Amino acid sequence: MEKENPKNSKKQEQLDTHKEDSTNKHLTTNQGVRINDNQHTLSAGERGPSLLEDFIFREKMTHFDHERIPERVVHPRGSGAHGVFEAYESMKEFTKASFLSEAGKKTPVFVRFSTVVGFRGSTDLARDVRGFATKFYTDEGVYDLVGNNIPVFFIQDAIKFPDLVHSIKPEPKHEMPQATAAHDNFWDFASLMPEATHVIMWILSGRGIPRSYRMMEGFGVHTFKWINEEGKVTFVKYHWKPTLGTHGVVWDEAQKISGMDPDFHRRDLYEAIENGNYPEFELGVQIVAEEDEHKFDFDLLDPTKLIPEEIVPVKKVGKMTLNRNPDNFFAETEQVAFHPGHVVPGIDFTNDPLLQGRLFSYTDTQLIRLGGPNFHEIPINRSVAPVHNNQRDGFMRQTINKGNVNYEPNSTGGGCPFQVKMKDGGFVSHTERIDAHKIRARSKSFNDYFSQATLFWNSQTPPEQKQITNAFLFELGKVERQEIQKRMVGLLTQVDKDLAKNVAEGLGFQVPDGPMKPVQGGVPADDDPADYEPVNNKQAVKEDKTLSMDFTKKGDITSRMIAFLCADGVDENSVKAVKESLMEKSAMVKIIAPHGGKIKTSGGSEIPVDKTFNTTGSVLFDAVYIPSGAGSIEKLMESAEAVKFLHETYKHYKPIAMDGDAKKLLKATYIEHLVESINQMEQGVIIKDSNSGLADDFIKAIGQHRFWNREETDKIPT
Ligand code: HDD
Repeated sequence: MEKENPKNSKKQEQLDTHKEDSTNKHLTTNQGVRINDNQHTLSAGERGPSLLEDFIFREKMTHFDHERIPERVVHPRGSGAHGVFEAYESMKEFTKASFLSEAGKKTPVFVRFSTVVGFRGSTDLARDVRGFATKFYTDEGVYDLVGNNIPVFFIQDAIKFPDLVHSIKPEPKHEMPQATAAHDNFWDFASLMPEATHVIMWILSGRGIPRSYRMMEGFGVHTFKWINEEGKVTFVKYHWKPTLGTHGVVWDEAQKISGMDPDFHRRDLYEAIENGNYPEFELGVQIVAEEDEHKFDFDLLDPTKLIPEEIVPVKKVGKMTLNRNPDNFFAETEQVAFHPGHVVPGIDFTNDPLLQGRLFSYTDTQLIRLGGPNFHEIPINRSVAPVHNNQRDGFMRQTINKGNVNYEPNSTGGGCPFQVKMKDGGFVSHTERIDAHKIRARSKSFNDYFSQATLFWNSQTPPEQKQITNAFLFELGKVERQEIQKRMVGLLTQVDKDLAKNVAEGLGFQVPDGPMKPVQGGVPADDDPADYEPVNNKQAVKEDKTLSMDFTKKGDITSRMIAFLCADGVDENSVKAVKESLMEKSAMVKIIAPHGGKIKTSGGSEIPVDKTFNTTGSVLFDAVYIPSGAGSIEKLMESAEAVKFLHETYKHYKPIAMDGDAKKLLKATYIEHLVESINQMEQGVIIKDSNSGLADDFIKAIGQHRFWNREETDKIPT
């Protein structure tokens, strides 16, 4: 893989000027005064009271007392990375945006991935939408693409956003539960807002519990406008496609990862970048000519709808490589301020009522979160394009504006800074003609709440459908009021009858006839609820394979984590041969053993142990390998932890490989009878000698990610 030099960008130079390096430096106060005692407060005698005049103590304590800033009201938990975006070809035909103007053009970026609901210290593996926000430091100013890993949203109008977020956050009475939608308030809201049904299907699929930030798609969600030099408008929907494919974990795994390593995604991103396995995402767009705006079965302005790739394919326009971790989490990842309204010439907004509301909310939230109007001056937020205007003052102003002129027009400042002449570029809004009444209403073209939820359901493989059904049983099972469960299942009858029936049965009641009229959710009091009756089956496309994660790119095992279960007496060659083959394909191997330090091989050599059964578990790995060695296998057979490791790996559909006699270990498990009769390659359990092609088969199996066709996984205790 050709590696981008992470240091090589204008943004990097700009950030470097703000960096502090304490190596070989004295400790000082913030005023630069050297400190020679950082251990004792100034006091009246050794046993006496502290003195107020101790400015060193006061300064240190005051700064500490003010260290925290308000966490984001949504998306508080996140992880960031620097990188570069490179355009594949000129998109000038559609947009004058300079970062897309020529093949090979590079633009520095900063990305922040996040969960939405959990607080800043919550677990990464919560079932949730993931934020995928990208800041492009273009030569024409900052462009923020503030998207999610799910292409549709919960609500159609931004005025419902505070209600949505209140309902999904912990309940106000006791601030429980944390980082989950599985409680009465959210499902009460969702069951009254039929427009949320589509996004719920996505969240309850594997998309809601990604394997890694590096292995999820990103979407701009709204339809945006691109505008070319001639002023011609084209509609676009943005997609980020990870080159490692889109992968999820299963719910049992997610819950265990949350206990074992709540930083799982953060660690995965950080370590991958440190190890040189730079995450890559291709930027794609679905392009719709302006004149085709109304040719779809849904409204392009409706953020609860996607354009099926079956109708409009995704055109790849560039690639983003994340190649550098932030130096300081707070300064960069916490203080980065995104805003869908940060656009550059060539990009414009549509009238999507959700997007329009977002254009207000983001600056407003930064004012409270970052403490004033100068957050654009924080190094991570600074544009690399020069900034000149007459905005002045405010909390924490950094820029020292010279001269006596802070207004325009002026004569004493030579008219500077002056407006850009049309011929010289600058941002020009699309001159869309609007001829309308001022009203509070939603277009009827937004009323089809269910057919894309059905499209999503129909596009899933049977194991994916089973996961969604189980997720409903978990989420709604946590709901205490049966009327809410029933109302929600009523909505599911509009998506798929079997889904509704299975969920109702699992919850212990009869499936309702159909949805209850949404007499409250989204219906203005003086409006006719009949207008809001859901219209089903309008969507012409009934199935789209790209909506299933099973359709994703497979075969690349770069950075996959492989556990080698070993104990004293392991066969050194059996470890070495497979380890080398895996590492050649850039997978990561960890030796897991019953004790720390080193294990002795049957040949008398020693192998360092990476983790013990006390400090890790199967859920933190993508696959497991059991090397041969009679002594090692005997010890593993006596270890309940080793047996559990194998059970879980099987239950979570992950590849297992065993070298020759290592298969004796199966005798201590519940899976022996299952494994005996299967087709090894088809079900991802490879039992062969390491010198007869085991590694090749294992690599192929890891590249498949999961083996959903395994039987009796429900019966395996873990
Ligand atoms: Fe939002 C943060 C994505 C609708 C109001 N949003 C935020 C972040 C992401 C999104 C990724 C975190 C950015 C970061 O990492 O700092 N939001 C979305 C998407 C939406 C969406 C894809 C629908 C298509 N958001 C949305 C609406 C509103 C907001 C309708 C309000 C009208 N969002 C916010 C916010 C946040 C935010 C309150 C919290 C912190 C921040 O902005 O900087 O303003």
